[in-house]
Amino acid sequence: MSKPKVIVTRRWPQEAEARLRALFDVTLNVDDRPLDRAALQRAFRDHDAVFPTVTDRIDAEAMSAEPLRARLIGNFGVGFNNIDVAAAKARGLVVTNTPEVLTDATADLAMTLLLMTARRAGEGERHVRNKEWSGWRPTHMMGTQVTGKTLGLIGLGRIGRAMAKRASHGFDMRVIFFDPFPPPAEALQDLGAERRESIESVLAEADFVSLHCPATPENFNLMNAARFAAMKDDAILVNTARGDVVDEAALVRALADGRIAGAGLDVFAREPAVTPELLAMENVVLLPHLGSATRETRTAMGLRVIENAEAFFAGKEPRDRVA
Ligand code: 8YV
Repeated sequence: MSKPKVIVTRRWPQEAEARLRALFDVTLNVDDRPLDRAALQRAFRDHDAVFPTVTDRIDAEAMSAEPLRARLIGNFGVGFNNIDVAAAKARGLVVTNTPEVLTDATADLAMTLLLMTARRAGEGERHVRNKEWSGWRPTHMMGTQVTGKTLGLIGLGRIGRAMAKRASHGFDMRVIFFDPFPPPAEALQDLGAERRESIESVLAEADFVSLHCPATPENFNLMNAARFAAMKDDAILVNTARGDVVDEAALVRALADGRIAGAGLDVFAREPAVTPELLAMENVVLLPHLGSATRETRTAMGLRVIENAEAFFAGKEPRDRVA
């Protein structure tokens, strides 16, 4: 039997690409240039499976080839808001994602942003590199304490729980959360996480607010002007979820008017574009969507896409099927 023909839209870590070569007739992207619309359409026309990433917009048009060869979309990422799932289903495509393997790396990065923003680490680093540091003094670049403060989580799925664990076990933080589908009570006890009935009650109490919800249409601009007004004025927002969960213009206004104290952002509404005002703000830490960016995790993500594809082509149900 001939090997399934698959295509990856971007470069993957070496070990994952080696496994792709061993198992499939694979089209790699050696130049690592994003595919344009026509190339994406050809990918679906000429391959049994397409393995995209968050930057590939997989909509009805991308899947419009006639006849369509592709039967599987193996998304390299846990979030799959880049894929029009209804359109994929309508074309008979199965969709998988890569949960679990990136939980710790993403929670680590959310904590990195929380710490960096609270302790003015980005600003401090720029200060030293720019040779502006004139010496130690008791009032220099004072940030805000993290240990013992209250962390508010919006979303307590896998990544939210991993963040709760770091905060409560590592930093003695009190953890409160809102999630319309909360985990079982036993899970909460171990995390020391307390449930709140609304986003607003989390925002009213939290010193740090970290977003861990998916980018569903319901969550579009979930953090808007009214929600920023509901936060404490010395609170800090952390976003490692998706950019369109935050109304970026409202965030800029909230920061400029001092309605909140700072923000640590790994994701943006129009990546790779960043709202220019944010670039000029010292109380904002900006990272280029690095949540899962460790060698170990990116390799594991690739292997997880492959595991799902192997199951699919063997006629089994892929473990991470989302549609
Ligand atoms: C990826 C992510 O870098 O998995 C996700 O949802 O945001 C990141 O891990 C990205 O999605 C690549 O497709």
